[in-house]
Amino acid sequence: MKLLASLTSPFARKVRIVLQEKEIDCELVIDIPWNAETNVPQFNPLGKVPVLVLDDGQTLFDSRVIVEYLDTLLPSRAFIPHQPHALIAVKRQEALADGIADAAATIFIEKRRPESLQSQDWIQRQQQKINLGLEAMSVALGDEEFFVSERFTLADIATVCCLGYLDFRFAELNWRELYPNLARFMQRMMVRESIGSTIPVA
Ligand SMILES: N[C@@H](CCC(=O)N[C@@H](CS)C(=O)NCC(=O)O)C(=O)O
Repeated sequence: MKLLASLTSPFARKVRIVLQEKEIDCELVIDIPWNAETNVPQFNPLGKVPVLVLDDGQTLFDSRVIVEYLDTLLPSRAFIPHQPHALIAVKRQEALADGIADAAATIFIEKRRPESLQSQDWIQRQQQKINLGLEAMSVALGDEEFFVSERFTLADIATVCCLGYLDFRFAELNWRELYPNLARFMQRMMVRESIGSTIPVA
């Protein structure tokens, strides 16, 4: 099995954390989809990472499909609950975290265009998703240790990847001051080897 990923992608990080947590052997192939020499479109017609290439050559994308597949491999250490209410709560939190990360990545890409081509309306629209999304995230966590079912799940993994991406690309956002409960959550999560070892790097 091999994983095509960039070390900055919050979506690929979700997969890398699940692989480590489950101790699944998988070759990591660094491929930046924005580079001219990328091979990603050969494996994913959408040209995005992460992509998981199975031993029989089958390819899986996107990150939500990949983590769902990986979770079936070692059911004794599952990060997606089976109980329907908890399952949907985890998926909802993952969608929120991924959505914020997606809006942040969209702003980052827009700001790389020549200034005269950048749309401030578009940037503001994405910024609002981040602002409202973080607020919703903070409310969802409240004073709990974990997002769902009082245990470490994919909801926590996705949230870490989202907040870690904001730290990486938008350090000026200062979400920790606005949402101290999310700051405490992140601090608790950082002690996990799978999380500490996958912090985005340029
Ligand atoms: N929904 C997808 C999003 C993946 C995604 O947007 N990946 C970015 C890297 S962070 C990418 O490969 N972008 C290249 C492109 O959009 O062409 C997932 O969860 O895997």
